[in-house]
Amino acid sequence: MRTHTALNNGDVEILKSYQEFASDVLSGLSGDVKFLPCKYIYDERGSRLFRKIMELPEYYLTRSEIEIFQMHGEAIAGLIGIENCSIVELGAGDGKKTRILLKQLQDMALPFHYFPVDISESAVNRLTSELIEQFPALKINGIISDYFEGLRRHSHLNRNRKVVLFLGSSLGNFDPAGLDNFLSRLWNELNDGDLVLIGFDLKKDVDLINTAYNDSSGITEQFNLNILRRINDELGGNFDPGKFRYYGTWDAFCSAVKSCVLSTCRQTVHIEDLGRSFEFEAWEPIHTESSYKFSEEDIETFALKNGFDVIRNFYDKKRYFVDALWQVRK
Ligand code: AVJ
Repeated sequence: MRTHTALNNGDVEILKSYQEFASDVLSGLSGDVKFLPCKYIYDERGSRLFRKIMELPEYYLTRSEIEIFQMHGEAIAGLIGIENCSIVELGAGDGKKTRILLKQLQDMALPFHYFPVDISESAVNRLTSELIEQFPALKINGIISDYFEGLRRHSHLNRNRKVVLFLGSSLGNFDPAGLDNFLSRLWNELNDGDLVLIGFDLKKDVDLINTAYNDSSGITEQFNLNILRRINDELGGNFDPGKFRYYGTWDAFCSAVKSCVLSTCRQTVHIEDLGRSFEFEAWEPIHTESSYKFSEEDIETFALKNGFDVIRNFYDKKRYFVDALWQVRK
């Protein structure tokens, strides 16, 4: 008896229960301090804007991590290339950086299965079909879901050794308590000896950081405002994006860039699907994202207290960024 439908190579699965957009918007706009979870920025338009961010001269993160994979790709592939392993990438996006690793792994001629997980439907579909073209021998199944649903779905699909990729400083969106919580849940989903490769953006000159989140072409502003446009499109909101502006700046006490959209005037916004209106004071913020930056000590502490051994850290030449390879210890 088949317990679930077998997947063919290149099939993409959609796990829709992650969709709690309406209730998250309602609770986020109802409190004293308004906030919207950053994962909702990434619809089709938001994903496109993020791809533009990765090309910005000011946004050093992507280039630093690409340099790491170009310099250390062979060494990384040598450590993560376990025969028949499942490589699960959480928040795969357009796979810009992963392609370099996949190429290295394919050159080693070890069989493995790649599962890119992302909440952006268009990103997963695009990545899956592009990779099948680029690597005809690759075993790949995309999963449209949030991080944990994707990981859990994957554990049900097979019990192979796992390598979890978490690139591009996506984990920087968690505050320290959230990161501990995330890592301990991750540890629970994995088996002894499984590997995780995590990209962390390191603390550096605050001017460089501020510039990366305040690009001269205003793409980062559009990226943050996209969450209001998405509420208009999907929930019948009447936000006027012209009456909001982006503000993102380094908070030295938290070690994070705190991003928000500010209401530039006193206004009321109605959201049809919620059957509610929301009042905004002039210059009231809606928190949209935090991008934490880490010291090497912070990173090691996160690993050890959540049950991971540090295998090796890989840096770019300027030491702006690190990809940390950890192993689950049970
Ligand atoms: C995708 C979460 C790593 O925080 O640097 C880029 C998103 N926000 N510019 C980051 C982002 C503004 C990015 N992450």
